[in-house]
Amino acid sequence: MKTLPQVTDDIREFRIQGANQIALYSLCFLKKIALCYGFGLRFKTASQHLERARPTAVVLHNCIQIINTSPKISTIDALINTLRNMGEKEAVYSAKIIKNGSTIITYCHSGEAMLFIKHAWIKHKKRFSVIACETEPLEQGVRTAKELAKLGIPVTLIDDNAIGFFIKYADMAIVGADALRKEGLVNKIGTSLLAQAANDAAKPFYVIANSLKMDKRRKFEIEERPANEIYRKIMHKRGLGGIKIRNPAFDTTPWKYVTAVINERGVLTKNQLRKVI
Ligand code: RUB
Repeated sequence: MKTLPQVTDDIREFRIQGANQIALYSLCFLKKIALCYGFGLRFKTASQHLERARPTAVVLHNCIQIINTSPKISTIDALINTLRNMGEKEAVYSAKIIKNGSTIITYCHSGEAMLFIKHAWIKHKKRFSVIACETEPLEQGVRTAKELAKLGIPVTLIDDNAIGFFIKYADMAIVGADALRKEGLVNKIGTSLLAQAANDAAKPFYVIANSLKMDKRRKFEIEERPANEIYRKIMHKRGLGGIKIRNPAFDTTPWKYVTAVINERGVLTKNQLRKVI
């Protein structure tokens, strides 16, 4: 069994990535802790450490809240099961959203958005193409492009700076979410720029995000990651002394730019969603 520092390290160092996978991985570890030691101090400490590893995503936080109100192995099992199955339920709606011949622009690597797009291709036999944004500084968009290309989906990988150029070729944007908050959609840094570009070009902007991503936390933090993730890719490193490098991992897209959120219950307009939050 891995230790708590090993598990948090896997999460911090991106061996596990995306809000749902982070929550699933953490829940599987917490289940082992609970089986060995129960739901006491050890469990509480582990939950706190895991939550702090990537503090912006809300899924794990919501799961821990649910476990705290009903501290049982069956509660953890039910959450794991729910997280594993929600994507399939959402993906059903891809037939309605994704049209034959369309071009989708997507950002970063979201398990939920990927399942939605893949489902349209495999199950509904829709034929479309995808523009994947590289997603600096860690290039999760490359993973998205590779996964889709493996299925035979025509994919174009673009630099994030090229969104303004390519948005006219897209029919819609589809992204995932780390948190759905009153003030907007929280997702990978740069999502808000894609949303603005889509809005300016009158293209619909869809978010695929299960209901465990609704965020009612008062204390909310945008994770700021180490500067060396940006520094490592600067070609001319001389003369950078005295310059501060900042690396926020997420941003917030105002709801006015979002067309709809698709969760396991269906397609929600932003007004319906706002009411729930
Ligand atoms: C990933 C990211 C994803 C959301 C949703 O950020 O922003 O869009 O987490 O992912 P990071 P999922 O790479 O920093 O984890 O749909 O898999 O929950």
